Amino acid sequence: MTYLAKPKLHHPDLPRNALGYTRRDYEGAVSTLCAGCGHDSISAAIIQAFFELNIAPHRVAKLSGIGCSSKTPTYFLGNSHGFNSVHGRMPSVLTGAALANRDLIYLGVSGDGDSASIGLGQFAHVLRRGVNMVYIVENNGVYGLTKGQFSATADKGSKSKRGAANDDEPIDLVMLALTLGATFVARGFSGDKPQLVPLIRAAVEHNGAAFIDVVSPCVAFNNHSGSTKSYDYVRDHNEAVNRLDFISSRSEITAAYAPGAKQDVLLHDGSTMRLRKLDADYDASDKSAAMAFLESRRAAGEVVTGLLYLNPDARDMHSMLATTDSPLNALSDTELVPGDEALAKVNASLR
Ligand SMILES: Cc1ncc(C[n+]2csc(CCOP(=O)(O)OP(=O)(O)O)c2C)c(N)n1
Ligand code: SF4
Ligand SMILES: [Mg+2]
Repeated sequence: MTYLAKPKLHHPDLPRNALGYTRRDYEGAVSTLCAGCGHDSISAAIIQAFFELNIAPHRVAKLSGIGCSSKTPTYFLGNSHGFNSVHGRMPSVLTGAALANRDLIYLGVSGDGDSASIGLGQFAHVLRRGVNMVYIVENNGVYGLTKGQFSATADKGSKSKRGAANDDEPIDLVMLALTLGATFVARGFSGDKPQLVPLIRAAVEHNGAAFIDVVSPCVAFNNHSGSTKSYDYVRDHNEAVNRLDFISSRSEITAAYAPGAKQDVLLHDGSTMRLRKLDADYDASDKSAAMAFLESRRAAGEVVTGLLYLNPDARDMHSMLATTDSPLNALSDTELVPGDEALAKVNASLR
């Protein structure tokens, strides 16, 4: 069975957000993934983030490719718009949807096979174009759905479940996203919800291309001791450079931190992102320093997590293309077909 309905009944006293919705209103169908799969924890973090952000589910469009990770949009935001595209092609479908209707909030969900292997070209262009979206890769270092082949993020030298060794260099999607011009770049771990939920919330609020690489162990094929994507490895080698608090424009800033330990970033909607710095040397606004830091920690075998880079002045694709403020489906016939005189003007301007 591919679809399991959840019982509609729930406790009348479940907490409600400012819109009057409970967390149940942000859930989807019952998951059919393997018990313990990291992807299910990411779905739970997405549900929590949208509930806390007070976003009505119908304002969200979730898009994905193919893979266990790309199946997950069925398991959250069941009342949102959704499109399960072709393997590695989610970014171009998302770009088209975002161009046609800028009023929706776009959430792209993908896997390491979907984005770093077959879809690498699409991954590159959607980030460099600054499409206003949250792009999450649920990164387990394998093709989980097709039974455990190495993906392009698999560790060099690691062994598959069947014993074959991987001789190829892995792609680090965070380094790539920084090079490609993503203006919000983070790494999380499916086993660390308190870190992941604020990262997702902040990414939704970011005006531009926001990328989150979430290490998400595949318990069926890549959770062994030789994998840097296993639960044990990430728990033992997770170096969080910062922790994020997210303060909406309506809330008072009350949290107190020691001087030098925090960094406030004001967002375009008036809300504030507060970074609690765990590593005093890490500066999330300095891209080249961030890249050098990430490379040195990777060489030491650490998995660096947190908000790794943020450009608070980012521009998104619509502002770069100077598109109309209205979604295309809200334009009238006269606006869409302005007539012969307007056409003559355009033609004259091109002569
Ligand atoms: C064009 C095409 N090629 C190959 C496949 C087979 N296929 C389906 S999912 C997948 C890999 C998925 O890996 P990943 O994106 O890492 O997702 P995971 O299952 O690990 O979450 C492959 C190769 C396909 N569906 N379509
Ligand atoms: S095969 Fe791996 S990625 Fe797929 S559901 Fe099972 S644990 Fe998750
Ligand atoms: Mg995978």
